[in-house]
Amino acid sequence: MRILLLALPAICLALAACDPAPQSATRMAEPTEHAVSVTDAWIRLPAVGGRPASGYFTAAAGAMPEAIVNVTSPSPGRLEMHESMSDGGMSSMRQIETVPFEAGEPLMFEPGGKHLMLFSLDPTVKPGDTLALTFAFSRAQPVTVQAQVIAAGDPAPE
Ligand SMILES: [Cu+2]
Repeated sequence: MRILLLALPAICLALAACDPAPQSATRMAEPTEHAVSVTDAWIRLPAVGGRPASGYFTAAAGAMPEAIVNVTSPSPGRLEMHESMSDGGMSSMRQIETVPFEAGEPLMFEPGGKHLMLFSLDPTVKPGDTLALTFAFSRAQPVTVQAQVIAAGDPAPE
């Protein structure tokens, strides 16, 4: 019993002495915290049923350059990233596979530019609903946000 009592303070001292040092060493070695924030996500339903819906958002990278490599939703249907182009008054769009962006330069998906297209969206999704969108990145952990669903004729949310 006497041995045990003597031994305990020694163990506590050893732990206390060891604990802070490795922790701060780890923090020093790690690069700055890196994560991507996705904000202002919204989806505009098509004017005509059966046509694709479009989606918009802003993504901002933390410490390092990033790229969106995939966007998914639990709703059935296909989800693609697109880029609008206008050439001599003709506007068209093409699918883009990955979208790189720099830290400190938020990436905007907005009407007339880059956008999401949601094909065969669940027809029960209606204005006022939210739809989960999950973004996968080249470096950062995936991010899931709730996109606000609006009608075809509604103005873009502020
Ligand atoms: Cu498109």
